[in-house]
Amino acid sequence: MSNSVSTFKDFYQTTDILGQAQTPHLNQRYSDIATFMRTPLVRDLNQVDIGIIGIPFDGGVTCRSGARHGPREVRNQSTMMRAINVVTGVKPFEMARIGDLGDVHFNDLFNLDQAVEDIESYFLAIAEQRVLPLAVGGDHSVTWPIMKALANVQQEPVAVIHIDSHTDTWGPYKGSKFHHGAPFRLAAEAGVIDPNKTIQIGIRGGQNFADGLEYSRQQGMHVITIEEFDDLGWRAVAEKARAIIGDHPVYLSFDIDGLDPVYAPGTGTPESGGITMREAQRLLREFRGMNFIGADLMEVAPPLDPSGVTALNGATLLFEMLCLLVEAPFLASRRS
Ligand SMILES: [Mn+2]
Repeated sequence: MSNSVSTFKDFYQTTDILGQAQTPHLNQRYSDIATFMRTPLVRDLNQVDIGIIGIPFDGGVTCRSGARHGPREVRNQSTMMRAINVVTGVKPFEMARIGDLGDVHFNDLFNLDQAVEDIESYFLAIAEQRVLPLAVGGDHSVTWPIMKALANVQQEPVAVIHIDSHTDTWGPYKGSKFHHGAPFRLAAEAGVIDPNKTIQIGIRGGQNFADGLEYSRQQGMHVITIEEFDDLGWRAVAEKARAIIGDHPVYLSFDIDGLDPVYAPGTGTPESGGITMREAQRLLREFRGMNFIGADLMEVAPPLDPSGVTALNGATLLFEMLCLLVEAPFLASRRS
């Protein structure tokens, strides 16, 4: 497959009803349909290298719901993103064919087990075509079937960089082991992720803080509490992640509640005293060149976000993650 810049220009360019060529990233950011990052809406996996996918599902929340509305509002705010990362110089839309794949659809919406299966099937189809997924939730329970699908295709447990205020490794809640506080426990139990190559950053909250924390540490996960993050700083924490993971295939999962509620009030389970937006951006940029096989942004809940700042910051983090995916060795290997 060709990766020339002119091919990518053709990919992004559309025509209006008068036949006039339109380049979405050169048009006014408030015009047209709000797809993720103003990318084309694509249904054919053969047409894309990176697919951005919405998962409008919050059936796994233990507290305040609303994350099912996340994908649409992140799409809206993501139209504010530019075609270049002015800090790193990365121009994602000149490096890959990036498309909005729409949303995961559900066959039996109120059946939690079936919803998990629907998400897994969707991401299995994406991973089998070696398309890099960038997912937008939805509550954090959906990360479990995503990781399951990716590890299945990868045929080995994946490494994880997990930024969150909670470990999400808790046991059953109200009789159910499927909830948004458990995706990394389910993944560890199933051998989908490698706990020794998993780092959890920003941890500070939870109804039963010790439960998840103990489980994570018993499994060998590297937990960086917010106090440790504060003491070490973003650069040292990123170095630690690199030392632990190396060039192993790695999945990046960002729960918006890892940010301080000043930056992300619109989320189901906010925890005060968190990561600043600037720390989050600098932390993510330190992961350049790592072997990412996918990433997600979870838990943006627009009904709890009257100013829209959570969705804006979520879209901004999504753009930083997209800039990591376009530089991932996985993408280069896919072309060879
Ligand atoms: Mn979480």
